[in-house]
Amino acid sequence: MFQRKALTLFILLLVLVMALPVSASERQPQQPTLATTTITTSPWTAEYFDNRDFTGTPEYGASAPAGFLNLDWGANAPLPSIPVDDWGARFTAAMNVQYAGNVTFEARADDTVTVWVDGQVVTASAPFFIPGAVYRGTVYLGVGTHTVVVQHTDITDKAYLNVTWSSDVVSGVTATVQSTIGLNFRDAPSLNGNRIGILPYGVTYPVLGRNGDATWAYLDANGLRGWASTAYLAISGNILAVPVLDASTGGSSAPAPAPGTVVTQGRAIYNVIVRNCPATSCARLGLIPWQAIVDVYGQSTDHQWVHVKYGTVVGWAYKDFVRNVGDFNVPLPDTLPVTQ
Ligand SMILES: [Ca+2]
Ligand SMILES: [Ca+2]
Repeated sequence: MFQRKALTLFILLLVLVMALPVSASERQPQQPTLATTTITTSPWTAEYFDNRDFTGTPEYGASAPAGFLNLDWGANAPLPSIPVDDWGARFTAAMNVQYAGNVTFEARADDTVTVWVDGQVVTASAPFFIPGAVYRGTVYLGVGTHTVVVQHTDITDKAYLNVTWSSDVVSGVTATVQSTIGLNFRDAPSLNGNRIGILPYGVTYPVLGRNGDATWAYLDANGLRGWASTAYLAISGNILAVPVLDASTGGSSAPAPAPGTVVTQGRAIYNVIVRNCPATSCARLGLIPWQAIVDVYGQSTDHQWVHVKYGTVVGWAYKDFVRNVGDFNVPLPDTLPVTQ
């Protein structure tokens, strides 16, 4: 009797457990939502001219909606006061760029079109209609507001205008420098890459690409493009979603940040592992032999790790294992600068 009751209870429990929804941790991870629109515009101001030289006082027409320009007048005049042929139109908008990058404009028109950004011609059509022609031009746009002007003319017959753009920064993935002493910015995703600059602490840059195992990120630093180690970057968004621009893999040998100032020296009291960040989970870069002397740059925020250089290796060693050079009973001072 007791056994039957126990069996019934067990089956009941089993059914209950099976009916429970799958917990969040067991579900497939959801793909992060990526920002694909990094450029927005104001509505377009429309000015129409009764000539193709853009002379005289323009007639203001209804503004065109924000975003891509897509207008088709057929064989009609754009306004009652403008002739059906031999007229010009000028459209002006403020373009807001969220992430700096190369922006490629594409223009199609019957009959002609010219696109300016901040007063510079980006692309211009032939001075007459070529069916199917697409005119492209690329301009580097920094973060902020830019002025876009599009001039269009109709010589005869039908008229249309289409202007679109795309940025090579579309993923919305960004990287913020975590190394307080700056981060080496290189021309290749490797320690062997030439250093082209040092990225300052706390600054956020768009990620345009990555290497094979995402140990290096290709960044745009206000127009200068290069590679930085992701070991010292806080990534916002899914870095695996950005294009692989270099198939190499960094493996565990992530580089150290640019060395700062040597503030003191220390002596290893054991054979001490050097890691690429201040935690036991971080990749091993090398080993300081027992009694070897190292240069010290600073310590981790929790004061548990010391930022050292031994030979050519720069990384993090457990602080209690690196002591005063002259007296191994004396720990390194608690007042070392915090370098990560
Ligand atoms: Ca016409
Ligand atoms: Ca035409």
